[in-house]
Amino acid sequence: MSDEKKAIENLGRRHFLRNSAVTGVAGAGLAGGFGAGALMSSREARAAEDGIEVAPGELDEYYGFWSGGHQGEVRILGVPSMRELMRIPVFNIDSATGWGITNESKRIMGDSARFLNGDCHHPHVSMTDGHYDGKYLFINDKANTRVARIRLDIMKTDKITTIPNVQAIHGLRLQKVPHTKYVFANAELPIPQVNDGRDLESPENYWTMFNAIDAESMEVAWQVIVNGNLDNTDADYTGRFVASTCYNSEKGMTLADTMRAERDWVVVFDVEAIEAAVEAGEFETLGDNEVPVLDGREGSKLTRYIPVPKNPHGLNTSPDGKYFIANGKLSPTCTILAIDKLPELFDDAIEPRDTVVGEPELGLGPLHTTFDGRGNAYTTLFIDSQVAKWNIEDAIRAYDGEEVNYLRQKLDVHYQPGHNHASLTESRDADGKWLVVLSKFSKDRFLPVGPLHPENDQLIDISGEEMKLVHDGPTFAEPHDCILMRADQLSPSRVWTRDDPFFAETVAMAEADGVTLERDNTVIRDGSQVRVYMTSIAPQFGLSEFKVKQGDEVTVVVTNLDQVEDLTHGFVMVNHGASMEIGPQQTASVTFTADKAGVYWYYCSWFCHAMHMEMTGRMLVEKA
Ligand code: K7E
Ligand code: CUA
Ligand code: CA
Repeated sequence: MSDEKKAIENLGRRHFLRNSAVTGVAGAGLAGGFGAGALMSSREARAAEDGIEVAPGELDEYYGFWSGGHQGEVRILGVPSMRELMRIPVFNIDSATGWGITNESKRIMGDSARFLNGDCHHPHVSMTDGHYDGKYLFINDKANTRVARIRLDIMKTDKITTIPNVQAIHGLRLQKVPHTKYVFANAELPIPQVNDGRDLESPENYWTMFNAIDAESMEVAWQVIVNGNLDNTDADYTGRFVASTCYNSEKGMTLADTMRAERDWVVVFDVEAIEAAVEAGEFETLGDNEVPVLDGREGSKLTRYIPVPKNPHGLNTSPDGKYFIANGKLSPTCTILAIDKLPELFDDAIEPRDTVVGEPELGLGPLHTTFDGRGNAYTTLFIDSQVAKWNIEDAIRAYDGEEVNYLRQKLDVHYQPGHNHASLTESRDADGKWLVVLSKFSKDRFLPVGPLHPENDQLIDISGEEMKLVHDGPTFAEPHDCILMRADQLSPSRVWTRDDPFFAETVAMAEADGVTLERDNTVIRDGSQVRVYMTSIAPQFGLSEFKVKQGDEVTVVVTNLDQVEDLTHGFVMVNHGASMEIGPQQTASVTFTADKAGVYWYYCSWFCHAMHMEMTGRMLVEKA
């Protein structure tokens, strides 16, 4: 070991602040005068030793899908390198790809395209028999009450559904077994039913609902009215039960009121009973939509309410399918619910608390729990800024009165962690290799960048007996949750196929105009609507100019004929707010008004060729 490395080791791993502080420590003269070259080699050695180095020519072992929080997108990271590989715009507007600007994306956004913001929390990958099947990823929008689906073959959002009758979709999980037929989504905040202004001031008449969305059609299948509110949720491995936390059993309208009770609850939904009730017509509809709304309030055969301490937050199913675990938040405990006792509970053979088989005390502010597939759970402690590793069966034995220490380790993280997520933890394939901890605060971890700080996503090696922090990664506002799947569980397309439904409506429009997209470069006038069809082959657009009249509504449709992987063109119409991505073999379109006479250049925005700068053309706008 070099002297310099020894000096680093001597400072102690935990307090050394890893890579980001190497410069700071050297600058402070603690290790004394080693040059930049030496620092590099030390850093590389450390990365290799930690097993997180992914050298040029190598690929990451895991895909990570990160929620982009109130930035509204989904991000793809490689794990363990923690490098951001791609961004998928969902509820946000994206200048580069033209998401929210192109006609194809506006069709997918539908009525909600008028919203420019979103707030993503929970990305989840579709499953078949409890294994990730790599087909879709689903994500909630708390800000505007939506659920979106991303096609994992092309990594584009392909459906966005606004959930009626409720506000603020927060917890979201998928049916795991037999396959992801439903997306389960909690509406967090109770509202008047019906919410049309007739009764604003009677909170006792506010209700919220548990929602199931058909994963294929993305239509809302049914909604269940509950007592209290709904926070996080997860499904079991039988296909019958889903459980959600409620932190506002008080139905308080102020902070103080939501903390009054010592216990709130977990509400368990019986999906089979709900489907039977829908089948039997035991529902109403509300407002101007046809969604079946069922009554799941206390006393209903569709639900059971299990008291748990206090203002619980995360709800996580263990990968062996045995337990739902509710995270106490204002209680230092997690509550372990035995899923195999739930049939008896629904038969009224036992009391709700009889399903509790453990309630380990872990530390302050338990928010979320994840699993290594070896019987251990990892719970984030928001207030303690730690992750607690504990053994589930030992916690159950301790609850039975045995003298046993279920706590295995507590590791400091920086700081105030929300979710954590172990590799493949939400499937039967939890492999206990990596743990990502999404820390909400990053003070002193990175170069200062103004009053707004990044969040800090930390990577922890959990393959051995001890958790070992190996990486800090700054992220932008704000990943609540992420999901890791093995790289071999996914095989995205490298180029588009011409019959992709993503742009099928644009192809149909061209057909109606008698245009063959792969061949024609032409302008079709239809009153004051003008459709401009052109191809692109690096480094040329099929049209180097076209002419319209002032006031025309112009739709430009570009079809990228390049077949080469990675050869994406862009189309930007200068001073018209039009921008879009056109990948190899893709068709994309954008509509704008040519409201000023004159010459306007368009150009390719994706660097595609040595002559990329020359990939331009002119729109000639004649005076009205
Ligand atoms: Cu804990 Cu929205 Cu899952 Cu944030 S939620 S942390
Ligand atoms: Cu085409 Cu740059
Ligand atoms: Ca409460």
